[in-house]
Amino acid sequence: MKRRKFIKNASLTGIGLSVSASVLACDKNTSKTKHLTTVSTTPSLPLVIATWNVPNATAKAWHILENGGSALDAVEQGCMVEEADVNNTSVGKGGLPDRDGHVTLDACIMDKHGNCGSVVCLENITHAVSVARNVMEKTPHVMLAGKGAEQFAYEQGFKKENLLTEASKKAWEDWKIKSEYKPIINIENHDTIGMLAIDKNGDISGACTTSGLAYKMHGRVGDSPIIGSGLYVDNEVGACVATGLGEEVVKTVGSFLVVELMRQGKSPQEACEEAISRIVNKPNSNYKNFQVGYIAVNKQGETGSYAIHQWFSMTKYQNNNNDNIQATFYLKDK
Ligand code: SD4
Repeated sequence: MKRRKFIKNASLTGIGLSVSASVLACDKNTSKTKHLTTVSTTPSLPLVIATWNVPNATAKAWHILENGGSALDAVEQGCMVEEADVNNTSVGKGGLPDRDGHVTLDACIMDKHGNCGSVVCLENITHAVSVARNVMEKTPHVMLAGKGAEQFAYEQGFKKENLLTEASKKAWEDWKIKSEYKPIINIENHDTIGMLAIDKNGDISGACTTSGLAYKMHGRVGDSPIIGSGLYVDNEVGACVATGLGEEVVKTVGSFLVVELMRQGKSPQEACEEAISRIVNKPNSNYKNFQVGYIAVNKQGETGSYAIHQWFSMTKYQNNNNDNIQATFYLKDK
């Protein structure tokens, strides 16, 4: 049974506090009995977080983690759930096309060793995140694009599929009547999926997969497959993944920034907030017209999420709870 709750964001939400107050102990030196209060704030592992409300994806990842699987397998297979879901029009099969009617996918993955793989502008293959993993594991490269990525996928045994569903085709045809290109804030409940996991060994991996912005120019690539922008993992520090208007994330190398801020001592929540402030505080930033959201986790398992606008959320599976957590947001804090 899936359990979905709606929780106000707090960076330590879901942490399994093991508190044993007033433990009696005998001090050998003084022979006095002391009351010791031991408070462990170590969050319980494993855990997985993902952008937006994607309980089926986090449940899949959790199942792998709970059975001792790796964070890498968890994030790949978690993302695959959304890629296969034709009702998610921002990811994989059923994704909304570019303005010429092509569904083009961007995805990347990064493991505990800092290895990474990515595909950009990939067509006709549902599981872009798995092709990215193959790029990471089976090629000397980090990124493959377009036809080259597609050819590589077929060589690895991926099958050719038409990703443009009737529903997405109809939406595109309706859009063409006005052909007005304008990214819409929080356009749908599901969106680009970015997923970060820590497995039972305490190792971190992350992945990100998207069909990008609907009705983008043919060939446009966003932040999601760009290591450091859409996703960054440093197994010593933590990880971050982004969603929203990719151009703005790329300009600030957002996910790498969040991880570096955590390295300098910021909590995941503080780091996400700082990365958003870099975007909104640019001279002439028109941030009121676009959304960017970050989620992050540190090595200790603390998590954070923050966005420019309301209604960004994070799904978090930890301690057998699969929760949807509303992110705090910049425009409220103003
Ligand atoms: C992109 N960041 O292609 C992706 C799209 C996205 O919420 O995340 N939408 O720019």
